[in-house]
Amino acid sequence: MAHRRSGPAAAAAAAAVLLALLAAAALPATALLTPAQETEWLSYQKTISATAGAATGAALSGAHSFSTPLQGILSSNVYTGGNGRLRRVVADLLAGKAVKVVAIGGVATNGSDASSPGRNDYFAQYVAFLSRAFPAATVTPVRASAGLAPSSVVAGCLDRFLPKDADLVVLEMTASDGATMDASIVAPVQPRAYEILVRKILGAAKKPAVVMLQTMPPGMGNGTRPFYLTPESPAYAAVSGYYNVPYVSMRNALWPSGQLTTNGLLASRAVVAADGSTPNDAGHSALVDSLVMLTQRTAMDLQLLPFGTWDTKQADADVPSKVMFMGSDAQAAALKAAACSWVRNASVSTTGGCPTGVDQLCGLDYSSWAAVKDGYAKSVTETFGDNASSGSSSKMGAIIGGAVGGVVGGLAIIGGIVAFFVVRQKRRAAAEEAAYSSKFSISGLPITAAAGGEANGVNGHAPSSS
Ligand SMILES: *[C@@H]1O[C@H](CO)[C@@H](O)[C@H](O)[C@H]1NC(C)=O
Ligand SMILES: *[C@@H]1O[C@H](CO)[C@@H](O)[C@H](O)[C@H]1NC(C)=O
Ligand SMILES: *[C@@H]1O[C@H](CO)[C@@H](O)[C@H](O)[C@H]1NC(C)=O
Ligand SMILES: CC(=O)N[C@H]1CO[C@H](CO)[C@@H](O)[C@@H]1O
Repeated sequence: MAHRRSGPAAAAAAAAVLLALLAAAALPATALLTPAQETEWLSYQKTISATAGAATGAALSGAHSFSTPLQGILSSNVYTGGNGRLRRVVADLLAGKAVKVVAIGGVATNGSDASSPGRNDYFAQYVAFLSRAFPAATVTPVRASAGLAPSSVVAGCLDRFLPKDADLVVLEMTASDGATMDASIVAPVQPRAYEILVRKILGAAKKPAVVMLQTMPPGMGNGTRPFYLTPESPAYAAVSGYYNVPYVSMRNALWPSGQLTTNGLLASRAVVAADGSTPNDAGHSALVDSLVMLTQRTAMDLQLLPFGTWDTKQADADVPSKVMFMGSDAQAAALKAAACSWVRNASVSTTGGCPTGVDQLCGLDYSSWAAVKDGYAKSVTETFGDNASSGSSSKMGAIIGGAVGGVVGGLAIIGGIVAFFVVRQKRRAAAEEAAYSSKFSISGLPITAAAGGEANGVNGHAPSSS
């Protein structure tokens, strides 16, 4: 009796239609999924809807259209830990409170190479999801892209990026740091700066939740850099574990579903092929899919185990006094060392001169390598009094901290005194890879990208070889 359905079957059919409508109302998918893969996501959403209880389930399941295969997104949620601070934020969202969400990162956080920045980059989509899934809450997004600047600089100038009242910070630094990462697991230089950055954010006034959003360093997505050659692991993963900070991975989201080259490297359609790093629309979708799943899982988890003292004890605890990656070094010294290493290894300085302190780097323009090098040369000159008549000081400090805003138009208010950078990504990554490739290779595994010459031709913005 095809035309006479039983009650439950009819209800299920109606629910399926409703889900489809809700999904259609969300942003259009990038049509990367096969019908079978779409069915997997629909089934996932139905399960959420059924399990999470009426209001929560419906909101969560219809609030986002996933575009990356389920198997990849399952892999992307690498570490959750105790999750106390994110559970607090999601509990607040469910309770209809106000939540300030801040994205601090590099070019992915700028929305570069999304086809419609401000609408379909990962941060815009994540904010849209939060607004749909938690309609009673007030979500205030702040986008703080630091351009090419590494963690040492962001940590050294953090008040320019982090509003004091942040509740949730999405931290996206691996692509920027990965250009000059050192291969040492035992005494790493850049990860020290990253750890200090994480400590500072965790120690901020409202004890914000941090989510590490790890994107791919130059070359990883175009078959030139191996899976493991990224600060994401082991160094930043250790930070995640030590501080109980959840971590999601674009690399892991794309690894199993991307095409492997004959050498077992990843060639993915989700990043700009010319640099193997910058997310395009599919890449931004993979990033937001990973964040959405983490958020949904946290909401589901709160249904199973409500927010309680086990959370507050963890979330309100002080940042551990022992710093993992450093001995007794002062933080300023560690940041300076990391910044110095970055300056040298990315060939920011033609003379190899290191900054006297990270604050010297705070005022630079990080929107292109040419701007960084130019600003750095002038900054160092001024500091040492060499040729001080160059008269560049009026330019200093004009970029970081100078602009307010973001591009999440129409979704919610953008607030804060936070810099917003625009960075031309392709030349960035090619330049970084050239700097990186020319410096080192690991255990007989050369990084295959051309060093120097070819990259120097990219818009003339590559760092000079030192
Ligand atoms: C892959 O990425 C690297 C690093 O950004 C770049 O130098 C290289 O040219 C890219 N390879 C291709 C085939 O585009
Ligand atoms: C100052 O600038 C001049 C001309 O550009 C250069 O020859 C000289 O070496 C510079 N002095 C120092 C101390 O860098
Ligand atoms: C950074 O984002 C802004 C805002 O969407 C965009 O206008 C700019 O082109 C982006 N930067 C680059 C150079 O890709
Ligand atoms: C990979 C690499 O080239 N690392 C170098 C970065 O710069 C420091 C100096 O600040 C060197 O000691 C590293 O060998």
